Amino acid sequence: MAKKVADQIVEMLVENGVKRIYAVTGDSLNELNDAVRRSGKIKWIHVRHEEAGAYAAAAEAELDGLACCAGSCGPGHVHLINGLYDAHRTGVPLIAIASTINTPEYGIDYFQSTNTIRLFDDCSCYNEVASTAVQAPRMLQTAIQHAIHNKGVAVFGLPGDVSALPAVESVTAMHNYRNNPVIHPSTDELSQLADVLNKSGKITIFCGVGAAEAHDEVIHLAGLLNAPIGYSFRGKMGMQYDNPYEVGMTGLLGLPSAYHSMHEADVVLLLGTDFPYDAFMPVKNKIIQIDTKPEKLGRRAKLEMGLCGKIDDTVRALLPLIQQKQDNSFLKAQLKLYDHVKEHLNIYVEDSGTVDKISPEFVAHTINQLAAEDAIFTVDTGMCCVWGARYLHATGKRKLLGSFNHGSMANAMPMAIGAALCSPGKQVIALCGDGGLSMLLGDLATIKQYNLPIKLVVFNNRALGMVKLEMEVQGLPDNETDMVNPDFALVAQAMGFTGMTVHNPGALPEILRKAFAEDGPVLVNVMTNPASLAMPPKIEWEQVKGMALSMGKLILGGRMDDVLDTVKANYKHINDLL
Ligand SMILES: Cc1ncc(C[n+]2csc(CCOP(=O)(O)OP(=O)(O)O)c2C)c(N)n1
Repeated sequence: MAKKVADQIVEMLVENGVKRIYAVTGDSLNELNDAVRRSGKIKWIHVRHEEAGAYAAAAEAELDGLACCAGSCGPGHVHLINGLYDAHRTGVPLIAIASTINTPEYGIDYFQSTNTIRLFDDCSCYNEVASTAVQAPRMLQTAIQHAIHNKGVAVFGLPGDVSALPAVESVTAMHNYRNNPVIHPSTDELSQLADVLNKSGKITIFCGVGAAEAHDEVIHLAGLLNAPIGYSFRGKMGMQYDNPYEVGMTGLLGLPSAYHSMHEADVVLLLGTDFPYDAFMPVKNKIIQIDTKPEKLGRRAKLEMGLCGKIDDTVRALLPLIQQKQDNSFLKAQLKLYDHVKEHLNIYVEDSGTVDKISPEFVAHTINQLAAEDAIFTVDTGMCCVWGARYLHATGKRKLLGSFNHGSMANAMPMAIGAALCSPGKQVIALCGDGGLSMLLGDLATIKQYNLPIKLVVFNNRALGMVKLEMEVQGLPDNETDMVNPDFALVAQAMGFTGMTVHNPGALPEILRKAFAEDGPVLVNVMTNPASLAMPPKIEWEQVKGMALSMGKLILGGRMDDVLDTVKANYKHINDLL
């Protein structure tokens, strides 16, 4: 049989190390599906919703370096959108094949038509449609090159009729080039940087995910500068372990220790971070930012210096220019505060809760204790992010995936699908919100279909907890944030795998131990306390007022029990507020 464009596409994906395509097949995608079947070198993963496919591919791209998902014309494209936004904003290399209606039907409002150029414009770094067989391999090569090097989503539009045409060998490259150049600031810039650091007293280093590859170099630098190290959520797994200088995370989900270290320093050194919350960024001290993407410099804070470089290359080149500081009083004070903060976090673990009001902090802490040293965690947007940020610890081998830049719900379960498929043998644990899991519930069937040994832990607080908290600090009584949930353990059983419910905090460790030891998928439905809140590291007076106002409105509305529950579950936070 003559080679078709679809076969050529599959060959190119295989050559680039793509191992699977996450998709729901149909109409314009059928030629590609058939080429995958005939190839035998790549797998078609039949998800139940394209959004789940895009999330799964995003997780695979983050863990493996390149991944692929696909959507059939029209609604198949639209379903991909949220996951593609997430992948693009996270900066992971992802090929999205958008098969379109046949070319003769373009521009006449045909059944299932979408204009893919317009639709995917805002969530891609490359976005084209191949309308001839000659264009197809050239465009796919360019799409992959963009995805890898611009770190983002490349949309390859492929009309159904074009995928069935006889393939044409390209006169240009059919394969891709992966580069790893050394990038650091110029000699002059490095010596200016060293000068500022050598002359300054109190220095705090703040790391994002861009510093993950530079763990040892950054620790070495912190040792010379006697500098505490804070990190963002995405920076945590790369920087928390084997780190005698760490003071935790800052930001909405973070801890007061990192916030203080940054605000009390003379100089803050931002390494590989695009941390977006300027409310948590100090304004009175000197800020120096280093990033591989110079377009990111200065967009989150006023800078003393903005430098372009990879963090490992830059710090390696900087180290010989840095003198050992003698005074470590600033570092010691910040580490002491961090110790105090850690003790505070423990209060919520020791108080494990009561029947059907299990403390979510205790759940996250127990997961952390029982999980493998090289586990892959996924966390749903919502309170699971808070518990994950505070209670899951880095080991240097663990990974943590979430919708950290796009902030979309429902990511944890499908990301776990991608993680499990591309990391066989690794323990994959998803921390799911009950709202998040409900959103893409159908893809539990995908977990069963491929028998993926994912452990899903549902923080079942019967509420959109994060939003309930938002409303309360805004001074609004929470409204329509409650959820009447199905029995998630029974849902898992109906899907064909083990599901268990935990009502009693005392039973949690044993049930989790059992679940983690099982070979196949398991869902553990934990009835957590809906009143458990989490306060940000910096609390505004407005938020204190908001909380009081909200409680007042609940009392007036006859919801005294809700008020008492909130007070009981959060006595320590509330004590801090007052
Ligand atoms: C797709 C989407 N819709 C709405 C939101 C706004 N939002 C952020 S967190 C949240 C609540 C999440 O609830 P749940 O999954 O039950 O987790 P919890 O916060 O209760 O732990 C909502 C509605 C969002 N981030 N993404």
